[in-house]
Amino acid sequence: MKIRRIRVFMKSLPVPGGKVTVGQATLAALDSTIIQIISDSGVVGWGETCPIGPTYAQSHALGARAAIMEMSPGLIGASINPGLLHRKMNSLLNGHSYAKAAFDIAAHDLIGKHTGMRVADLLGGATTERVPFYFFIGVGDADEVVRSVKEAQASGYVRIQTKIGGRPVDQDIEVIRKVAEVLKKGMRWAVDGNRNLTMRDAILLSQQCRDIPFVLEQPCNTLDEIAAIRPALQHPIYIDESGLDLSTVVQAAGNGLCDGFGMKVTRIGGLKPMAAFRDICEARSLPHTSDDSWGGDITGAACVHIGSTVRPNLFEGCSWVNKISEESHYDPIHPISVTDGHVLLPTGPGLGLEVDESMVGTPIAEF
Ligand code: 0XW
Ligand code: MG
Repeated sequence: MKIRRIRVFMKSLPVPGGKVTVGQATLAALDSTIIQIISDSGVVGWGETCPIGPTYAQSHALGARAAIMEMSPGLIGASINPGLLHRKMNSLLNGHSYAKAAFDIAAHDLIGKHTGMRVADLLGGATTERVPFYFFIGVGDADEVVRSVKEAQASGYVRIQTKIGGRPVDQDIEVIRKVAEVLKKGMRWAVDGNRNLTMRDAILLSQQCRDIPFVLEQPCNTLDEIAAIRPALQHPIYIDESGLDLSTVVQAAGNGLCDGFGMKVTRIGGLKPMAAFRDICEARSLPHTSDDSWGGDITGAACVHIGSTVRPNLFEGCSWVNKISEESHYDPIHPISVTDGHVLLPTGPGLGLEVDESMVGTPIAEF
């Protein structure tokens, strides 16, 4: 099967609750890029990529669209087989994995629709039909964060992630201490610095909170900084933003730089590299998430399908938004939604979505 047509859409996704602070940015709405590919036999697949602003990672919405526009003319006539498609994309553009991911996701959706198989089955097989979604809480003052933690616990979430960084470390330590007071037994917890702590502050925070069990996620900007402070830390370390590609994952896993990963489907280039990442982690017994930076139903479905295939005792859950908004639903009949802290794995072929085009707007480009 070959790609006959590509259509590109744009969709603004407002942040439920008005705004969220992650890393250096406070964001009110995210700019998502959605693509539709149509095969020579008329089968349709959908993909999406939605960076969370321009500073969270080495990605931004305009960059995603520029890369998609750059590759699209050369992808007409290309194979939809994900392995061949990735090689073709790499021959057209160096890097920009987060844009290539939109095509990768669309190709998996299309192959699933064509064969009648779910994406989870194409990726190795689901181990659960109820995929845990973890609740992330932006940088805030102690009362705000504690309120959200209580809300998450009352709503059935099994894992939370609280954001820190970008302010005096004492404030972060105060928030952590107050959260620890209300955290229920068994609730898993990641404290995510989103690259924003100095090495000094990461060490101070970890040492001053040594009595509190949490995972410290991406405290500092680079792998080198994390490697340098690791011996002084009192908490397991997960790498998120620095896990740029399979090469950095192999480096971090092979050198014992981390105890697990937060991983984004689009950052690593889509579902094919994400499945390889999952297998590397399983080989080294490293827990990990199946996330994305932001997005609507397509991104959510992609995270949930690959997430469902992760060995359960290594799976830290999915997350791609703080709360799912009305605007993020592109399938009015089977929207991706969270109930009791879990998302039901879609049952239909491909991603299991029937995207209603009126919900993603008119195409901004067609090839
Ligand atoms: C919690 N996430 C998966 C969603 C936000 O984009 C941030 C991210 C993370 O862990 O950094
Ligand atoms: Mg993270």
